[in-house]
Amino acid sequence: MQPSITLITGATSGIGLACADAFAAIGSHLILWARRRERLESEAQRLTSEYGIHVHVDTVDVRDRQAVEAAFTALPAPFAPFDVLINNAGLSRGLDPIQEGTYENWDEMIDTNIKGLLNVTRTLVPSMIARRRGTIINIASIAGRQHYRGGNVYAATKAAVKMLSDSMQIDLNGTGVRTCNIDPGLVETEFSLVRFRGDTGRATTVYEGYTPLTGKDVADCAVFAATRPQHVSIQDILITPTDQATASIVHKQS
Ligand code: NDP
Ligand code: 8X3
Repeated sequence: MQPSITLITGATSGIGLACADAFAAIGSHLILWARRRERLESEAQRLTSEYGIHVHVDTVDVRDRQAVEAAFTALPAPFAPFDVLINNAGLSRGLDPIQEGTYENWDEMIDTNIKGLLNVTRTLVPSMIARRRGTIINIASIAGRQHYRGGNVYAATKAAVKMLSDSMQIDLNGTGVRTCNIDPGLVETEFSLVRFRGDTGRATTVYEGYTPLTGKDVADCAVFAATRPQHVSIQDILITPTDQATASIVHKQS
């Protein structure tokens, strides 16, 4: 099944942007949402000229329920019947033990990773159900299955995403809409730069001494799930670098 229109949240970098390329490469038109307008516009231009597809962008903070609803309402008619939704927007802030964590960091992770995903899903999925087809891809994390020191609230938000994916399996059963939960391990993106608030030295260290996943590796999984025949549902994917055994065991060359 070839997706004709794919909507991606958090499409300005990393896994979201790699999904934009991967879906464009199979001829899907794109709806790209994120907060950074300039990046959205320049990537849209690049994707259009590179793949000859149509791209619609909107500045959407997934934490803002009204903004999500307004962006949905504002979809130009040709983009309205999207058939893939990639709930990718998310972030981590800090790596502090729970007794030293800050409410600001916790609120941002919970509001983005859990409530943001819910805002988008609640707003968009009824229209997919009405069309009786489509694939929802939720980007959770290995951190939602196995915790690691300092992962606490971030890991909890990703465990919540996994539980919401499992809930969608049940709630959407019989609607024709399928859900795929993807749990990536370490992927080299802007993730650690955001987690450590621009500390490039600390962010770079996360990916040293082994070959991490790329956004494309994860995007390939999303494309695989979305392009199965309608009777096939890929419910759950765990993907890690070969050198990563668990969330906290990574074989690094010194
Ligand atoms: P990046 O930081 O590279 O990308 C995150 C994307 O999310 C950006 O496009 C950012 O865009 C967007 N975003 C963040 N907050 C919001 C918001 N409030 N509203 C809308 N968009 C938002 O990181 P990744 O690509 O690595 O992260 C993508 C997803 O993958 C996240 O959910 C992350 O938790 C998950 N993940 C990442 C792993 C990794 O090792 N990198 C492993 C497992 C899961 P903008 O700032 O323009 O809004
Ligand atoms: C991102 C991967 O291990 O840094 O979800 O939490 S990890």
